[in-house]
Amino acid sequence: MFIRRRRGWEIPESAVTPETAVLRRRAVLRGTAAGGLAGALAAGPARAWSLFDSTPAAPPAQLKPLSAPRNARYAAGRDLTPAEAVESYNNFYEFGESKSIADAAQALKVAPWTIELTGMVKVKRTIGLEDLLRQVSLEERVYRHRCVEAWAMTVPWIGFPLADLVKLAEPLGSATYLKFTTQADPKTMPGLHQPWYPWPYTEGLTLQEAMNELAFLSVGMYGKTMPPQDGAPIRVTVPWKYGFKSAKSIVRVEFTDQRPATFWESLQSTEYGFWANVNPAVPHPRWSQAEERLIGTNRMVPTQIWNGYGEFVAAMYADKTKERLFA
Ligand SMILES: Nc1nc2c(c(=O)[nH]1)N[C@H]1C(S)=C(S)[C@@H](COP(=O)(O)O)O[C@H]1N2
Ligand SMILES: [Mo]
Repeated sequence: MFIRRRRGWEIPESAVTPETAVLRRRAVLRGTAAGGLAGALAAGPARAWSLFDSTPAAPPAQLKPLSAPRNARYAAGRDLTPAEAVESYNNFYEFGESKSIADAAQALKVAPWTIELTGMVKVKRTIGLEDLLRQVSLEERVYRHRCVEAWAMTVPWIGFPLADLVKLAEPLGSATYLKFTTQADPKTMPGLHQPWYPWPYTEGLTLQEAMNELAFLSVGMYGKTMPPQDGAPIRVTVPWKYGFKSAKSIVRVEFTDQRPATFWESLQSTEYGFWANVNPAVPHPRWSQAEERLIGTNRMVPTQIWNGYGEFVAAMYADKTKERLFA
């Protein structure tokens, strides 16, 4: 995500290291640190690389097979993105600002995992992920995903309707919004040491949006449990909104009657608002949203309003004519 860093949380230019400079510095380190190099090279290039990373790469997470019947109601109308692309091109700022955070994300500790259900609910409680999964039935849904940065993918997610979690949580009649919070572990997430970001990552939906049939919680994809870099063990998936609305690795769901201040909105509300519904006709202040690049093939295709899900979601916004619905 590109942000214009403003006064107040502005950071020195030296702290924003462009990827090329990082790579160059690593190359220099490799050349001079002769001592540890022989052993590192013997262990293979990945090992040598990780020796000089600030986060030591953890061994790759062991994904388990996970299958569920595909729900045919949601045809994506385009080819699936190859799993390799989805698993190697990510946004997960807790692990870094680049798209190449998959190695670092293997350090995410996904078990045991609990989710706090709190705020305006009948009984506040913390539920274990396994306990939660025993109370829902999993299905596969192929959804289009559109990042606000104008890249896109098509993914066979495995999960269950967000509405099922809402029902389990038993919100009070006064609750009108959900606020999601992502895990924030400074020991395994190097991004948390970048203090200009408003950690932890939070996102929000109206209760009505959360109850919409498309709103989904994903626990796997491509027939396996969720890779850490894609938001293991459980992430929000709201396909009609820009990707940043789909918070990864969630540990808390709060029911509230206040519109939650969210991560990207707090950073730059003019560019990343609360609603963030996909619309090709409303450009981002710094780029067009008319088209999207499909990762894996790099083919450009037109972007669709509501990311093509208008038949399911447009009616929710009919009365919200004064809101900035598409940014
Ligand atoms: N916790 C957290 N959730 C997040 C993000 C993030 O940086 N941190 N990035 C968001 C953005 S901008 C996008 S496009 C998607 C990317 O999901 P993917 O890496 O599985 O493609 O995750 C979203 N959820
Ligand atoms: Mo995104």
